Amino acid sequence: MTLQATVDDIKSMKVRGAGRIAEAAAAALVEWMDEFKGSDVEAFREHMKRGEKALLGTRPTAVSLRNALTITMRPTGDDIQLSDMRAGVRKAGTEFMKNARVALERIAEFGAHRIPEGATIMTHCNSQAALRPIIKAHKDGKDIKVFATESRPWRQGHVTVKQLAAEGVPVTLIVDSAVRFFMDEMDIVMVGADTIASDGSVINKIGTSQVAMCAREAHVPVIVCAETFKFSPRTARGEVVEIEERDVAEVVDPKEFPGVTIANPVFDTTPPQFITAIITEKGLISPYAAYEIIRQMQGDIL
Ligand code: RI2
Repeated sequence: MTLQATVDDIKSMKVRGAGRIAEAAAAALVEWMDEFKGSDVEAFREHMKRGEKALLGTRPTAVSLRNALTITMRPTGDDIQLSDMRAGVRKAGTEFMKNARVALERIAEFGAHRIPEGATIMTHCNSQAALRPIIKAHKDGKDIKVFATESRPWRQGHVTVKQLAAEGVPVTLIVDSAVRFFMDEMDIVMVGADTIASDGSVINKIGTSQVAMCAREAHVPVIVCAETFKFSPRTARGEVVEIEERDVAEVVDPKEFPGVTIANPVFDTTPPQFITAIITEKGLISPYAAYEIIRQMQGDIL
């Protein structure tokens, strides 16, 4: 697969989900490296930077993408021979992808422990990190059921309900505006994350903050499931996470609404006070411990 094909697939959301775009970007960068046939180190670095820039430009919000690229690119900054640089990039990219898969397995295990027997769970959008614990809890024999939001405009909720139904998990599809109507029946909310800021704020699919506010009102715990590569070191330096605005044609055909402004922000920010806990592959943490995760990452991700 060419770099351009991966860029197109991420932009068009053929490849989507913060974890999957990170893995796809790491794989694409390693393949892009193999296209460089020269022997000059500086030319190699320039080639790699071009690839990194193209992938970074695909989707602005999920820090998983940037973190995957930073980790994979790191050997290109070392004072070593080109052959070692190449081997280092390949190793870093491959290890990132392997670690991402292991992280999901650990999150599934930790998250499943957190789901009580007989629980009714609400989820929003389509997050593998949030769904794996639910599927694991079901496979462990817990009698659970799920309410999944449609998640307009892309309707990733359709993917969620099909995935859960295929695993035999009892699941109900609801429209986004039905969240408060059903919240009283919930025992737990489980969602994923695209980015977690150093103050514990969670940036996830648009509507997540409304789900979390309704949960708070109904005294339902909100659990965010996310690999540590979704934590953003840059936010610790004061950077604000950019919220992606996508084509308004994803919402409606603008030609049918002359004179109307249409907006399509695709993520929102849930402040830490609305989040009960974050489950990572390192364990369950308070959102207020996000800075500590980032501090530990600084050796990996600058
Ligand atoms: P996993 C998705 O973004 C959703 O917001 C989801 O909650 C998040 O990524 C994490 O997904 P989009 O690509 O990595 O659908 O847990 O815009 O699968």
